[in-house]
Parts: sequence; structure tokens; C-alpha cells
Amino acid sequence: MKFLILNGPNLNLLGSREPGIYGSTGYEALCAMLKDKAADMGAEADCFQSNHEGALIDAIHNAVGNYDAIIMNPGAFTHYSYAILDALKAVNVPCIEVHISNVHQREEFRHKSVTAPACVGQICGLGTFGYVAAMTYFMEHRHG
Ligand code: CA2
Repeated sequence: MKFLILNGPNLNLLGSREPGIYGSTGYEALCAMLKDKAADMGAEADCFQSNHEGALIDAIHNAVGNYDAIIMNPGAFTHYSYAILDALKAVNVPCIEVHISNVHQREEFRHKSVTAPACVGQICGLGTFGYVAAMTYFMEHRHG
């Protein structure tokens, strides 16, 4: 199984600020950990991060035929990007949405995800383990 792990705006700053909310693992260390975990499962993971909505949409389109599943933390785009919602709906690659923090314990605007309806499911509040949980789910529940 080949995973595309997509991270949206500001997640490149992981580990550098707000460790109380997002933990102390940096973005590069997160990717290395996820690649290792994927290999342990007999799978493969590629990581891509962008601060730009269009680049994330292009990555979703390019997942077709290249990846079995997408694991995506759309960052703040979660709360308002109908363009990312449409991209996820347009491709037949299953996606799980991950949030490092528990968005429901935070500001009201973070409680709503406009992108989750296009996903198999959503994981939030489990820290970076959420990405591992999503990979584990896909390993045990093959889609398509
Ligand atoms: O909890 C999550 O994973 C979020 O998707 C993170 C987004 C936020 O807008 C969502 O509501 C919830 C923000 C990512 C910002 O990441 C930073 C990491 C370190 C330092 C500063 C920002």
C-alpha cells in the first residue's frame, strides 16, 4: 500500500512553536517517523507539505493512479476550503483527515470541517499518532 501524506499551511512550523498544542516533533522528524512506520507495516509513505491551496489540490489530483490512500491534515483550510473538498470528491482515492490537536476543545471556527465529508473518517486530538492510526486503518480496511 502506498500512502500520500499531505500537510497544509503552517505545518512546516511543527516543533518550533506552540508545542503545548502541536507537540515538539518537527515536520521533517514527523515525515521520517511516518515513513518508518509505513515500512514496518509493509507499506510506503510519501510526504508533501504546502502553504498553498492550489499545490495541495494538484497533489490530490496527482494521487490518482500513484497512491492507494491519502492521509491529509489540511490545516486551517479544513475550515473553509470548498476547493479542497471538491478535489477530494473528484478523485477515487480514499482519504482520512487528521488533526494533531483536538479541534473541538479550541475556538468555535475549528469545530467545523468542510473537507471531512469527502473523507472516510476524521481523527483529531491524538497528536502525531493520528497519522499512524490512519495508516493502520487503511492497512486493515482496504478500499477499492
Ligand atoms: O490540529 C491540527 O492539526 C490543525 O489542522 C492545525 C492547523 C489548524 O488551523 C487547525 O485548526 C487544526 C494549524 C497548523 C499550524 O501549525 C503550527 C505548528 C507549529 C507552530 C505554529 C503552527
